[in-house]
Amino acid sequence: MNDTSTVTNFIGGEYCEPRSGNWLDNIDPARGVVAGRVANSGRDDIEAAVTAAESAFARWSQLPMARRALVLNRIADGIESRLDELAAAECLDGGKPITRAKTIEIPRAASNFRYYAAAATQFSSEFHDSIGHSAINYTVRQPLGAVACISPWNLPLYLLTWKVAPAMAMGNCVIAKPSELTPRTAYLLGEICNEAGLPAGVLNIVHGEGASAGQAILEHQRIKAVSFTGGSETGKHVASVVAPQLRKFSLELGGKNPNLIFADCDYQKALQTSVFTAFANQGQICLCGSRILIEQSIYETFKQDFIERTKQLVLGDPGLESTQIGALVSKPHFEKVCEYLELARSGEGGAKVLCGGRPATVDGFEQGYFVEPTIIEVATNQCRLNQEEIFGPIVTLMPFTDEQHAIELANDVSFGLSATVWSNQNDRVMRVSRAVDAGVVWVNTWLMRDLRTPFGGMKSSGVGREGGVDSLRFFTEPKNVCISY
Ligand code: TXE
Repeated sequence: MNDTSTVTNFIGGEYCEPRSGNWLDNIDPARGVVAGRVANSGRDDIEAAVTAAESAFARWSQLPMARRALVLNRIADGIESRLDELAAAECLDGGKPITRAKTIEIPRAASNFRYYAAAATQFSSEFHDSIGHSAINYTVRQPLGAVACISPWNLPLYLLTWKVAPAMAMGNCVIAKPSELTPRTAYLLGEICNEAGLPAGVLNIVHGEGASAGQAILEHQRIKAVSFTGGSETGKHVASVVAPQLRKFSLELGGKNPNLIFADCDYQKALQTSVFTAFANQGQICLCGSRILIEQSIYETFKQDFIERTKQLVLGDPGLESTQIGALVSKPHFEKVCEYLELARSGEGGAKVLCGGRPATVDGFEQGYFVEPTIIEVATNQCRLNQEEIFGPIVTLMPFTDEQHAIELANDVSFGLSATVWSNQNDRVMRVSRAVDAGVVWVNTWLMRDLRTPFGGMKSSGVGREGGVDSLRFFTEPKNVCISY
């Protein structure tokens, strides 16, 4: 494995130490020890990245689409050929199970490049025939220039490439800022891009904290657009800085997603998938179904079966292939999640802990940030446990009486990212999926992703959509040309 113990910036095709001279400790969350250091960039670093992006823009944006697509496909090849190394880096940085990194997250990063290489070459824009006015209108979509992609720690390379790939495919040059908590795979991506023949300056990766590197990006006047994924509070801050400057932004934020189990569902499938929906990546996915709402008639049975299945999950060393639950990403996040456990134990909202409920200890990893998969029964939806995004291996259970009640509970939160509906009745599925406040609804499945579909949330879960043509449109400026004849 290449040495990732010192993570430097990647600007203009070269690795470089931060001009700020500042570094952060990079902590291994499974062991709770310092495992390396990462650049903590400041304004001068962002300025250098923007300058490199601007210098590369004229050439990159004028390359034939097929040539750009070829480079993107080569980057995908590079990711695939370094699967083990990237998965190990992701596992070390985030404490996530190696099997998850190897079979889901790193392959998806390669798919992001492949998908957008193809999508950009198949993209078309609008044409309007102004019949009766002897005019035609066609819309040109031009790249923006230097754009920023700010991504979080929960699915590091997966979410970074989900933004970077469409931005580059459409001819933009990128300033990418990965989370300071999980920088290693982005660091390796620079080398992969060079090997793939990506011209210098098309992708610049600048590391550091939100308050320094992130803030400098938001305030940089020559960055034309900001694509952000992270917490809702940070998202509001991003909007408050970028919107008054009238620059483009898109926000993919948190969720408190309902998982609705109707009595007429395929019970075994709903049960089995719900365990995954609740605890995948230690519950640190914005799409996790953290509020399980169950029809009264099957509530007790489902509750018992769900507890039993959850107890079978294997928590432990993230580096072992058999591990299903690893560590949380950081000490502050672990402490935040532990506060919710205390809230549950104190009986907030009539809470009763049915399973787990405490930090977990793992032999050989005594200082690690592990939490038991936890199931809490709550008596009301109006409690912090059911209203706030915990982002850990914690789910709540609550019964509902009928379809209307289920919809009311589902929508009774400030978030609106995703919802899952389990039912075999077509009419019900159609009614409920239309009625729930969510940008993404899964019926009888979870996290099945077709990269062509719009992805994002309503309410506090975000502004705008990613995926498919939405990303291609976001990273371009539409210009209508009207020709009279
Ligand atoms: O994310 P932040 P945090 C939720 C989850 C979690 C909470 C906070 O509930 O507990 O958010 O997590 C950068 N200007 N999600 O604090 O801060 C930061 O460096 C510019 C949901 O770790 O939102 C990182 O690169 N950038 C979520 C990115 O924003 C700033 C995934 C996300 O970090 C910045 C992660 C600033 N002022 C957390 N401050 C999801 N939707 O998937 C921070 N950043």
